[in-house]
Amino acid sequence: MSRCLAAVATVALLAAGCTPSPQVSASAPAPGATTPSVSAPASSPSAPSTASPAAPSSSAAPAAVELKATFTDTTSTPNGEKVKLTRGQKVNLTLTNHGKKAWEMHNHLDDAEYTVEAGQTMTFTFVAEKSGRFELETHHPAIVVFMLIVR
Ligand SMILES: [Cu+2]
Repeated sequence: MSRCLAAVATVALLAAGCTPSPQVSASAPAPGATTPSVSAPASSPSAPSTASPAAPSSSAAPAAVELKATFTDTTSTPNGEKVKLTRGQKVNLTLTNHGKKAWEMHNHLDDAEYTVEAGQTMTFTFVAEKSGRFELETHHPAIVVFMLIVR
């Protein structure tokens, strides 16, 4: 008799402990995030039980920065331009390739590779999500087109 009551109490406790919080907010999608062929790494929180209010201040997002570069098979314009960014700032990077071969650019901020075929102009979008200095460079030939300085 008493054993049965204890079991019922345990079940009740477990049920109370497993009740999901109705306040769990889904991650808000970034507005207007249409990024061509560049996939952001999905960050999956592993422990949702301990609610960590680590929401960045997305309300006061700085305006997007427009960067433009042109390339031939041997030169880049600009070449080594320093760009100061605020953390969380969005960058629209427009690349025009006047060369005869594909232009591959490497973004050291998020390790993305951008490819622009000969004669094409393409725009890539990324967000400066971490602080530091990051190169936007071509490897063949080795040219640092932009040096991103994120604070
Ligand atoms: Cu690189």
